[in-house]
Amino acid sequence: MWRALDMDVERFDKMRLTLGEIYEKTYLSQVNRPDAMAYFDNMIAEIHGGRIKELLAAKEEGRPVIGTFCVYIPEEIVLAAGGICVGLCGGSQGSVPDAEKILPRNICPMVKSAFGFKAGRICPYFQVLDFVYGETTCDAKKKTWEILDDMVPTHVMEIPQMKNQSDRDMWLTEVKAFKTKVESVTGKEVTIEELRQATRIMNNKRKALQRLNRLRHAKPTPISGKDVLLIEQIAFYDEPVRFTAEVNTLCDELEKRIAAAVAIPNKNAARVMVAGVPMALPNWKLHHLVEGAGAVIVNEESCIGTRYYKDLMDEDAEDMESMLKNLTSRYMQIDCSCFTPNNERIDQVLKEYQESGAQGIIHYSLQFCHTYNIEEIRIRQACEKEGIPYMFIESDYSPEDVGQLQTRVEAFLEQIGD
Ligand code: BJ8
Repeated sequence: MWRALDMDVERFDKMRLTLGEIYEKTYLSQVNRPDAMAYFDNMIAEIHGGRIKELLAAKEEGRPVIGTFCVYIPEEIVLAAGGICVGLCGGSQGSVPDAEKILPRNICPMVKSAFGFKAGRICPYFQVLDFVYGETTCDAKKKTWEILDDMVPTHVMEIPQMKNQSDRDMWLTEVKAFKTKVESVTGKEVTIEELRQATRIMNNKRKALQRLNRLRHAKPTPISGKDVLLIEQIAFYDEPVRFTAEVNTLCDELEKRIAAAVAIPNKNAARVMVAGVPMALPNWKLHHLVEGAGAVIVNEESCIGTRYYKDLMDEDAEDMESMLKNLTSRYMQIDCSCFTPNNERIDQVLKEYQESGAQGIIHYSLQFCHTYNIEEIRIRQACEKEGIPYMFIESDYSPEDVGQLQTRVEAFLEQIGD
């Protein structure tokens, strides 16, 4: 299958083995995990096998398979067209050298990692797609799309940088253009009933993730931060109805664990909230460090985290125009640092801190991500004002800074521990 997808199979095999080893060390070594995590472990085992076969089957049926890099791309429209949306953000150092043969070195590692997967032909998801849909959120991404387009058809959605009425009008136009492009694969228009049904599916998925996040806020928490992060990552490539059912099964188990006072890793563990840039699969670096030091992460204010699922969409509009307006409004609530001003995010971080029962916040940014690195100043000021213990980490995917980060994380945990 991989040769038929024109992959560099020798290199891909090595990467798969490495991923398996890292997963075993990072995930399977945890003790007292919920039984329902078996499904998500299997999703990782099948990440390059079973799920790819499902994508190929969808393509054979003429259903669109679309790659995305941002939570501003409206998945509901892809689902309504019978298609599949897969998140392509890269969280691996392994593909960065492939990107650096072409792109500048001093840009965001997430962009380099994703681009490198395509340039090196080492990601089957990139090889299966009909096309990718980029967006104009940050400079690194929007200029990379021009180069990526030489390798895979790349369309770009213009995302405004402010939230005035004129920006909302423009964004609605972009949503309509996106719908037209998705429909071009199937050759038929999405109906209002199809869009309503897709909205229900996505709302249910987001409700399940909200439920999971509420349950992990219990004191003591019944699940590790690493496990929740994994589920938030898998949310971007699993089939949504199946995924929702599995998350709810896990939540049922967590309710029982809470009733039985199961504590992960123990009832005195320091509780940390992470805020900032998304941690794309397999970026588990910070969670592994924090939880390896005996603490637990109880919230991710991130696009691979609450920004993806905190907002639901109104399902009840009567006509397509109103439905698309509701969809636009739902997506405009996402508070990415690419927007200015972005006061909602400061409020949201403080709200999630209170709800999660955390004892401190680590703001996590990737190197060269200007918008999060600068917005960090306002988050820090807000934390200082509220008396919230706070630490800022800027990192990349290489293991080089692990020792230094470990020392800083341990000092922070000592500061917030009882
Ligand atoms: S809505 S956070 S998914 S843009 S970390 S590539 S911003 S330089 S990922 Fe993002 Fe959409 Fe915003 Fe969310 Fe650029 Fe920053 Fe890199 Fe980033």
